[in-house]
Parts: sequence; C-alpha cells; structure tokens
Amino acid sequence: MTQNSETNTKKASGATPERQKIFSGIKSTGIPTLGSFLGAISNWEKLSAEYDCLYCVVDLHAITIRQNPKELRDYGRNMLAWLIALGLDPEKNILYYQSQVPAHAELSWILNCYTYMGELGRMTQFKDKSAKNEDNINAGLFTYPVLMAADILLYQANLVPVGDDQRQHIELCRDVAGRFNKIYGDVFTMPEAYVPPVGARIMDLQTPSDKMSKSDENANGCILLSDSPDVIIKKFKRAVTDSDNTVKFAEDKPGISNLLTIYACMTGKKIAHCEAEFADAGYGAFKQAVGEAVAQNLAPYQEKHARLMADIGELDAIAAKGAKKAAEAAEKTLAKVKEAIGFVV
Ligand code: AQP
Repeated sequence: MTQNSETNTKKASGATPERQKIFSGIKSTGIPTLGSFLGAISNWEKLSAEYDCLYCVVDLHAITIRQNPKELRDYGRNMLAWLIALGLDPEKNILYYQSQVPAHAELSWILNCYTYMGELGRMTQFKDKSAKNEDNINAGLFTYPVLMAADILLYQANLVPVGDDQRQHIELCRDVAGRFNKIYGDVFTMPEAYVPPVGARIMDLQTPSDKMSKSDENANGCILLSDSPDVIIKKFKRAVTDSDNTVKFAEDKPGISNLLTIYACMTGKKIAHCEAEFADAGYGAFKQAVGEAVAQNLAPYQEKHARLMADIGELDAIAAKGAKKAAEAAEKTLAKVKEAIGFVV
C-alpha cells in the first residue's frame, strides 16, 4: 500500500491530522463469495479502525445486468447484513445503499463528459461482462467505471480497498480525476487502490483460471458465505487440482495455489508454512483441511447474519441513517464540482 496522500490531509504543523477517508462498494447481485470476503470485505473491517469509512451496497451498479426486482431488494438487504455480520460496525462506518444517495448518479453524469469512449472500451470487465451478456450490452455496462469513479470522488476518498479485478477501474478513476483537476483546479482528492498482498484474486474452484464470482454458473466453483459446512467441504473436495499430488504454490499449479491462498488467509499462516504443514499429505487430506478451516471461520458470521436478517426494519433504518450521512458529505463535493464547472448554484 502506498500512502502518498497522508501528507496531503495533514493540517498546518502542530494541528491534529485529519483522518483519511475510505470508500468501497459491493454489488447486490447475489450472496457474497469467499472471494469478495478475502479480497475486499475482510480488509474493510481491518482498515475501519484507522480511517473514516463509507461502505456502500452499489445497487445502481447491480442493474447493469438484468435483475429480478424482488431478488435485487433481497440481495441488497442481505448484503448489508453480511457487511455488518463480517464486522463493519454501523456506528463507526457509514453503511448505505447507493440508490438512496442521488449524488452518485448526478456526479456520474458529469464525469461521463470527462471520460473518453476509448478508455471505457479498454476495460477488461466490460469486455468480460459483454461476452457473458451478449443480449444486453447496455450503456450502463459501458459506463460502469464512471459511476464507480463518481462513488469514490464524491467522498474525496484517499484509499479504495478492492480486489485485484478492480485495479483497472481505480486507474481510470485517477485519470478522470486528474483530467478534471487539471481543468478546474484541485477539486478531487486523488484516490489510491489498496489491494491486499494475499487473497486479492480468489479463483473459481472448478475453473482456477477464472475469478470466483457470485454470479458463477457452476455453483461448485464458488463458495457462498451462506454455504453450510457440509456444502463447503464438499465443494473443496471437488476442487480441480492437478496430478502431481504435491501441495506447493506454483504458477503451473493454479488450483492448489488457490487452495493454499485460501488456507493461508483463513489460518493467518504464511504460504510457506502451509506448504510445510501439508508436505507429506495427499490432496485429499489437504482439501479436507481447507474446507474445514473455511467452514469454521464462516460459522460465527453466518449466525450473526441470520440474527440481523430477522429484523429487516432495523436493517432499513441503519441504511437510511447511513444514506443521510453519506448524502451530506456527497453534497459538499457536488457543490464544489458545480461551482467549478460554471453551473448556476
Ligand atoms: N474472487 C475474488 N477475489 C478477490 N476479490 C474479489 N472481489 C470480488 N470477487 C473477488 C472483490 O470484492 C469487491 C466487491 O465486488 P463486487 O461484488 O462489487 O463485484 P465483482 O468484483 O464483479 O464481484 P463478483 O462476485 O464477480 O460479482 P458479479 O458476479 O455480480 O459480477 C470488489 O472489491 C472486488 O474486487
């Protein structure tokens, strides 16, 4: 992690330094996976003590793929409950739904006018999602990264903790912010990506060349945070590996390397330590151990999630309170942007 902006946010010498800001989001397109937990949410929780954090269920991003209305609402509430269950205290972090803060869509439109078609056409996620949704390559899918830039820049975020797949979008956000600032002066804080050293790209258990995704077609490739211990262990037992039966992290062993990464994240051990632990074990015993570690780790979060989902009224109230606080912060940036552009304010 680079911390170049630490000095930017310090007030004049002698004054207490301002806390830096974090923004990150997650789509309400399904039940979160072990991938989004290890690549993003677990770091959100770790960073939330040191920073002022906004974590958002990005439901506007979710509709770039066609969603069933009832499911979208359920997934949204479920996602909010997961964020809280996984350790994000709503008293210490601003948690909300993107669609409840109109400034996201408003700034997104403005930033569309400062983003080039060529830049958006180069985005890997756009190419991947277009290939998977040939019958619905909509304009929102194309401008998805602009909305993401608006999410981040609205809150003058210094740091954006994301999985590896989002690096390219953060780079684009920085390019757009830099372009805007060059024209109008220092309107936006330049954000940086925080991508964890281990767990930034958890791969599909059946196709280890692909990222684990919640909208995965093959359910066996993906560990959902709601999966029961039996299902988790079964999925790990079926995980695709290779034929040489050596538990070693290597480029030509994507399946085993992925399982080692997951085991290391779950146990807090170094990869080398995990390799040594299973040096004399076969793949069967190793896969069983990874499955058990994941199931054990997730159990307390699953219990907390079930308790939170039993009170939808309380969840909606948490989101409404979060949206109010987020909107106040967002409006300040939006006013600055409108003034800079020359709108009558
Ligand atoms: N497999 C993964 N490994 C590491 N990090 C991951 N993230 C997602 N999958 C992995 C990170 O989780 C955060 C939230 O992601 P998202 O749900 O908003 O979008 P996504 O990356 O498109 O996730 P999915 O599961 O693949 O969703 P669908 O299937 O709906 O497209 C991000 O920081 C992401 O990097």
